[in-house]
Amino acid sequence: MKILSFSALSLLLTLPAGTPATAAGADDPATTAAVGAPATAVDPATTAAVGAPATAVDPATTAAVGAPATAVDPATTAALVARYNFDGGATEGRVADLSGRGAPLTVRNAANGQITFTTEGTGRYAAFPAACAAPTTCGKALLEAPDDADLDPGTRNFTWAASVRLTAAQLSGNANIMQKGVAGIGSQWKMQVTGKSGRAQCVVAARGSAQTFAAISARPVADGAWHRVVCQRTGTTLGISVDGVAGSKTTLPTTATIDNTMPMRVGGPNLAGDGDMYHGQLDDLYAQLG
Ligand SMILES: [Ca+2]
Repeated sequence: MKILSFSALSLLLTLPAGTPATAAGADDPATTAAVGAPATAVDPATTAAVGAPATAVDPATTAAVGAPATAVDPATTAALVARYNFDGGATEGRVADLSGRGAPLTVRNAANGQITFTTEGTGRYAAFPAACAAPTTCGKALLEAPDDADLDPGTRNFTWAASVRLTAAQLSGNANIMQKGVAGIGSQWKMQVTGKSGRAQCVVAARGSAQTFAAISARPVADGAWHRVVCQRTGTTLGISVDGVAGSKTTLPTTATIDNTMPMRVGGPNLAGDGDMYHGQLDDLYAQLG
């Protein structure tokens, strides 16, 4: 299994300050959705690919930031606490963690929404249900890992990243890519694509505070191409990069704490509402603590 290096990212995040925080969409805890049905069947012949080195088609390998590296930066004590590349698909509705410290992602759905694990080259990515005109009855799906202390960074440095591919037509309002927690009640880290601009946004909501902090990408990402999005809270700075290009950054209080009892969710905030679902494709998610 490869280790991700962030020495380049820390340099990128020293670029000039950008826009101030903006309000993130309110998210409600999941409530009524049923536990998801098993996802796409896994070809037993391909399950050995889990944990295998990325290939040339792996979008993570084309980005300067967040790309898998072959060596650990000795200057950092940061540890991967969750990583998913979907190359093994899902087994009984579960996607294996590759970090060795995280839990599997479980497929959850409503109205028979399906996540498909689509082959591209020698790997696979996750494709989420399409938007539709009747969101309260449409099939919806997300991936979920249970509450985990490793995913509650508190005030420590924390990085979360994903490769995303979507078109502007796949945006129906904001699209939540990955998050733990909700704004307003508790605390949160989140990556989303904003509905209005199609840009990627990294959001932190601090515990015990109504304050929300956000960094936004320099350019839209909803253009039908793969993009590598990296969010990083380093001390009092929250920053974002896309394909190695820094976006805005914002300043957090040193006391801004992210610690909650919510699961980590990928592809949407919950299944109960009709908003903020992601309708594109994802690959190479990870979270790093420290
Ligand atoms: Ca993959």
